[in-house]
Amino acid sequence: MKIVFIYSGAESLGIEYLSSFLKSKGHETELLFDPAIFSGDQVVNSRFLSRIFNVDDRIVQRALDSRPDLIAFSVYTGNFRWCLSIAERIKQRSAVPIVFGGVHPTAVPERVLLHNCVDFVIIGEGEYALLDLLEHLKASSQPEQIAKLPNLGVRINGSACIAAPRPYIQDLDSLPFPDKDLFFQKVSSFENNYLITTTRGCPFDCTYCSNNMLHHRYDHEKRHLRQRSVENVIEELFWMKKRGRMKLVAFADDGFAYSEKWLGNFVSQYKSKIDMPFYCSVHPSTVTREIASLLKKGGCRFVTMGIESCSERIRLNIFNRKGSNEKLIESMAQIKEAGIRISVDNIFGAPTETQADLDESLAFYYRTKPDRILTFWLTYYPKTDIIKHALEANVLSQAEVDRIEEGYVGFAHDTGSITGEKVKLYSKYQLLFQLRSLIHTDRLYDFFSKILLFLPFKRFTGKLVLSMNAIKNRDLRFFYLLRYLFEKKNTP
Ligand code: B12
Ligand code: SF4
Repeated sequence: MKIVFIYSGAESLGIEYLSSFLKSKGHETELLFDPAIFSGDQVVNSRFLSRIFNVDDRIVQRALDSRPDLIAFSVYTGNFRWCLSIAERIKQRSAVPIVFGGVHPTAVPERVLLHNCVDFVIIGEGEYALLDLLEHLKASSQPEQIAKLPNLGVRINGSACIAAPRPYIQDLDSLPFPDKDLFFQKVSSFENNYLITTTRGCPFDCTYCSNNMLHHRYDHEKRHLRQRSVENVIEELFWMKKRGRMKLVAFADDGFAYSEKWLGNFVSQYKSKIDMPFYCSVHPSTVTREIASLLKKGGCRFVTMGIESCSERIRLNIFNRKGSNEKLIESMAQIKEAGIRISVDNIFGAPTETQADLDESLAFYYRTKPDRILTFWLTYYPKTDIIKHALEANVLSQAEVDRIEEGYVGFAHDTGSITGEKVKLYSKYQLLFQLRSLIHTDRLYDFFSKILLFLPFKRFTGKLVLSMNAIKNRDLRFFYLLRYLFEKKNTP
């Protein structure tokens, strides 16, 4: 059977894993990819430019020309509307079955199946479920039979029937390596910055994160975190290193260094067989002096750390993010002492957040001086617990929650949950946080912050400082995609 995946904006490890798994079972796969660099979640969001560089017509045409047996979309909440629009256009011209999988259908499968262009949804881990679906399509099974397959959802007489997910895949080493060429053939420079995961799942349960939704969905599971063996990870990297284009390894795990024992073993093999700079995410509460020095020894250039808010009231009570401010300071100091750069994430717009909370964060960053502060507007993802907080605090209405589930996420200020005045306030803090990560000398920072706050157009100046930070940190993803967009022969 032939399956065509459709995706946009970034490399997807999920699709790469599904593709290699299906290929190992004798199926054929193809990818249609929209770089989407001027829309959605990229650095430059411009309706005008995204209309000019729109490749939707080509995606629809190529999907039809490929004559697949199944078309598969990997769907997160922010691309749901785009996936629907492409799927609808394909359905108008062909009866080819369409399946939606990924984090959004996992959260709200019934709602996704309200759209007639979607024939099937798959919730949770997709490898075995997608294989089952293909085999049943090959055998022309009835929807009633398909409805019984674990993880699968289908419409029967107009109603959605969703089966519970099968247990998690425990032995991650049993999976074939991700089908990297699927994306590298499109955007060859993705290979320079090699995306890899060593785990699946996260042991924490922050209220704004899709892992929180997954934990509800997989409530029968005792252990969400699973880890590949060091040997298996090294084998994948070694195979890639031999191809000669890999320059940097990007560990995309929710948290990379949970265990000192695993990391110690990993670092000694990594140093001797791979020896490439890498970056990863760490949870502040898992950092120890030993972990920090092992990371450095292995070649870690920088770590990303979710701080999200330096107000403990917000972080612990609203975000359910573990770790006191004291622990954060200690972990950041340990990482810095080891000689690794730190990029921290900060979320604006938590329900009940006040200016005092923002001032607390500013003071914290003033003191701790992370190398980069990435600021995000809180986005409410379907079926996450933060939505309950927002409903209780009257910052979201049920109608807005319904719109979010339909994929109209935008950023918080687009959903109407943040008023004009608050947007202004957040823009000011965004500017200050960005500036702090650009200028570490206190006196210079004090000087420039006064000037920038005096100038009008804070959102514009904020973007400018943001871009300077991106250049300082050599953020290349945007340029990779830009280059691909102009290689018209490959797009999509
Ligand atoms: C690595 C990562 C990235 C990387 C790579 C992107 C990618 N698509 O893989 C980068 C940094 C580029 C990235 C960017 C973004 N990300 Co991101 N990312 C992740 C992260 C940490 C891991 C994803 C991963 O690789 N997992 C490993 C693979 C194997 O698992 P998987 O992708 O879930 O796929 C499995 C199943 O979901 C399923 N499946 C997936 N697709 C399909 C399709 C079909 C047909 C089927 C049957 C099954 C199926 O089967 C797969 C194999 O078992 C997740 C958090 C998480 N733990 O999931 C967030 C996450 C996916 N990202 C998220 C977001 C919001 C984004 C951005 C929009 C952020 C932004 N504002 O720019 C962009 C979107 C870019 C894009 N176009 O993809 C959110 C999505 C939330 C939501 N409900 O929509 C998540 C869940 C984090 C969160 N906040 O909760 N991200
Ligand atoms: S630690 Fe990170 S990945 Fe894990 S639940 Fe919290 S936000 Fe999500």
